[in-house]
Amino acid sequence: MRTDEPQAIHLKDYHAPDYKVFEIALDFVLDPAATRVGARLRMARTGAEDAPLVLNGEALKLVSVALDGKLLAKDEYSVDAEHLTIPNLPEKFVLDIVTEIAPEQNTLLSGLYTSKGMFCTQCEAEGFRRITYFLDRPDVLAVYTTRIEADRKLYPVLLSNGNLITKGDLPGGRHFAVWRDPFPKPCYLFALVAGDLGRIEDEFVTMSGRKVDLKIFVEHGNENKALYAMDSLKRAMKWDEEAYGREYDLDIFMIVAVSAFNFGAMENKGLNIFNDKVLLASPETATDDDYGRIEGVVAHEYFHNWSGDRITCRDWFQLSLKEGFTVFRDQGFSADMRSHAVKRIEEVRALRLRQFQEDAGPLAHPVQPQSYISIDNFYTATIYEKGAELIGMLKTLVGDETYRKATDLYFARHDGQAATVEDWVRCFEEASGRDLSQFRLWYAQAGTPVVGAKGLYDKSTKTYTLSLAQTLRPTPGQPEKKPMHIPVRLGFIGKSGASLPLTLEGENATGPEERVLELTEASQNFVFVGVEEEPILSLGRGFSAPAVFAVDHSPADRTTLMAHDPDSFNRWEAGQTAARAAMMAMMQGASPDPLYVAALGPVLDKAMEDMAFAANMLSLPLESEIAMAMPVVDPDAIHAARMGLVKTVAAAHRAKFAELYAALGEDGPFSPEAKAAGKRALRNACLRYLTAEDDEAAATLAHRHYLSATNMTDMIAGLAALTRMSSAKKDEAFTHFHDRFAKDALVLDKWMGLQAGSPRADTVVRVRALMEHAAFDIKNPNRVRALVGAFSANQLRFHAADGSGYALVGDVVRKLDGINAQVAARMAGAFETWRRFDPARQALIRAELEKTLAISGISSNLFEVMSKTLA
Ligand code: B3K
Ligand code: ZN
Repeated sequence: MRTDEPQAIHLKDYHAPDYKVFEIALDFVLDPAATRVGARLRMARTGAEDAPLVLNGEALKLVSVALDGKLLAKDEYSVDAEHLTIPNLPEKFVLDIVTEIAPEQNTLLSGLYTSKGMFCTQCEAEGFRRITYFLDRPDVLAVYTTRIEADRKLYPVLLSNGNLITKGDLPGGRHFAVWRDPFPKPCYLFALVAGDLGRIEDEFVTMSGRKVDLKIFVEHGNENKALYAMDSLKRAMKWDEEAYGREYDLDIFMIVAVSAFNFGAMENKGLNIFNDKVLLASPETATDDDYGRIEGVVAHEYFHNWSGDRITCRDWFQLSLKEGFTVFRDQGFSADMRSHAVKRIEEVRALRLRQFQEDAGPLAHPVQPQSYISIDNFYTATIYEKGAELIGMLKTLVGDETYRKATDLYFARHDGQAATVEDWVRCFEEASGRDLSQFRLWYAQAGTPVVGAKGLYDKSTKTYTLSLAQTLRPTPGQPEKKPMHIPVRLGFIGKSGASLPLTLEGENATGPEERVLELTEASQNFVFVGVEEEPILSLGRGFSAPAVFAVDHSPADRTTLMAHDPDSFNRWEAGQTAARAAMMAMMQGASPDPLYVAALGPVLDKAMEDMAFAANMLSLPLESEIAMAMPVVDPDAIHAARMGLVKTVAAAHRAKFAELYAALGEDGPFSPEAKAAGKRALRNACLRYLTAEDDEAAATLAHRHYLSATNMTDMIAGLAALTRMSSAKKDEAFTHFHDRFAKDALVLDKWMGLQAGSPRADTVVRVRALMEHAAFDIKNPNRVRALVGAFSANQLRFHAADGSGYALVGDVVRKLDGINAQVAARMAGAFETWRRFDPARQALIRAELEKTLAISGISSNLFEVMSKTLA
């Protein structure tokens, strides 16, 4: 184990920088093996006179430093592995620093690196220090001018942030370009791209009538696959004007797709860089989920121009300021483009799967963390998705109009600044006149509150007393919690399914059919009057807070809600709760709940009315979702119960599934739009049930579905059904798919992922074999996530009792740490739920964790995840 344990950085230690950078002029002479970077920094001292200038730097070769034009001697500065320190500086000065870097050696994909022969950068959070020495912190904002020089043939396209100032040819087959970004920005938003790229172009006229050139750069041959991203971009630009009054500010907006990228995409000012997985789409290669994700991520990165770039974060503890808000903005956009009901279900599903899991485990942290070892580890579901939920709650509490006032105020007041979460909340307080002190606890306390509800109906007085109580379990470092400010949206349903009015005691008019209660105490009573019959409680409508809403419904109440709740989210929720309860009971030996199975009948009868919603009603909770409800997770029992319920539902409604399946066949040309996608989703949900058995009839249907598919969504649905089967048709289809898409890495990722997700016993062996496949490359994060990430999400096989799954992921994590520590740490997150398993599995996982912590030279990223997981 390493002796020099990485040190944590604490929010309480924040202090403003001692120096300011007004301008930085960068000069890149590109070469994959040795790139020369000149940086001219115009600076001023803002702190104490004797404060030395401490610049960050990592993996840099320092060539020279000059102060106000005069080269510094070796004894006038000091350099260590992470800093360049210069003492005795005047009040204002110009520094010239020359460094050399090796982009082709940069497997961490942070800083300047090469991907398929092109140069690209990733600087958030702390990658700029791998390009040159700098004050690599988000509260240092400067104006950037970037000169790029490179071979003209190999790198005809030279891009950076802002506007193109000049370009030209140079002797020796070289050329150059100079870009200038007039908006002061932190260095994490710096970007550079150089390569031989194809492009598509379009334009957008902003609300004030300015024309903006839009360009998307991709590998030659992929131009058509960028059209959907371009269309999404234009819709996002328009939406941000309408929904938030935000207009784009530069004359040009560019996006570049790259193959090797650590996550989805990056909002560099005027030059977004995208993982090609969330940019490229065609009907033959992308699923409906891919289209939805591309639309959402394009919008997300574009929206960052205001929530992130023009207003950035003071320090990384404020990360959710830009990420939570921007997620909330992209969710609003996608909901408007598609279906609010379905989008909300998808959001909550993802939140529970990832964020609730995080909140319940050893890596739990508040939306505003107090400390970190590696900030890369804090780009989490808590910062992003829970952060977005907090904004949704603020909107619920202050109302739509005041919400817009608050965001207008925030954009006006903090434009050009590096702001804090506190600045944000204050805008809401001022716009609404409300005291949000207690609401701030949502940013400070980790963990998922449980809101318990008990209702007492008094027939004689027609009153209904609702007792709400909140509890929040301790999380690491937070043994005691205070009650939170929780908006609880609710309604009452009568036995016939009709909504009842909610009139609170003391009100003299009949109340509305839905209201939002504010739970602020550990427990509170709300008395409703004039309640004509005992109501069924519909609590937490629209998922009004990132909490567990625990209501003790009878199975009959649940089916009433499934059929009649006017809140579509709670209709879905009632079905999920019923299905989960049914499977839990099956694990105790019960047979499948006939009420639940029967309740799907009306869902099928009405399925054509809203196909995407019906598809969601028909999809059972995932195995890992069921696991969250169990004190000790039993992956085999969960799998068996889920399969059992699928088969029962399939048998009970076979005729209806077959009828719908036949009626929903593809007609007309492909459209990625919500309606067409909903139709495919419903048809594929039917296929899931029609192929419930592992027999030749099911295999034949799945195979036919696959072969007759005219788009990737349907192909994948056919293949997914086959992965569960023993029929020879499975291998036949997988081979066919492989050969058809042998040249398309993104599609082969799907092929790998499906095999890694198979419940069959040989999955672990197959995954090990696939790691040797020519298409697999441990240096490309997409390949690693597609195969190993998908495998660790396969609860049944990752948690195989013999430990073979743990060993596989452990081996990959240890190997990857020396290549790409960020991705290694991310993959290691697979172990975060380990204490919820039985002692034998825990022992096997512990061994993997200890073995990993013992590797020599472990990265601080992996050290942080492993040591916290083990703690
Ligand atoms: N801001 C980037 C994420 C950077 C992750 C750095 N480890 C993408 C986004 O959230 O839009
Ligand atoms: Zn973001």
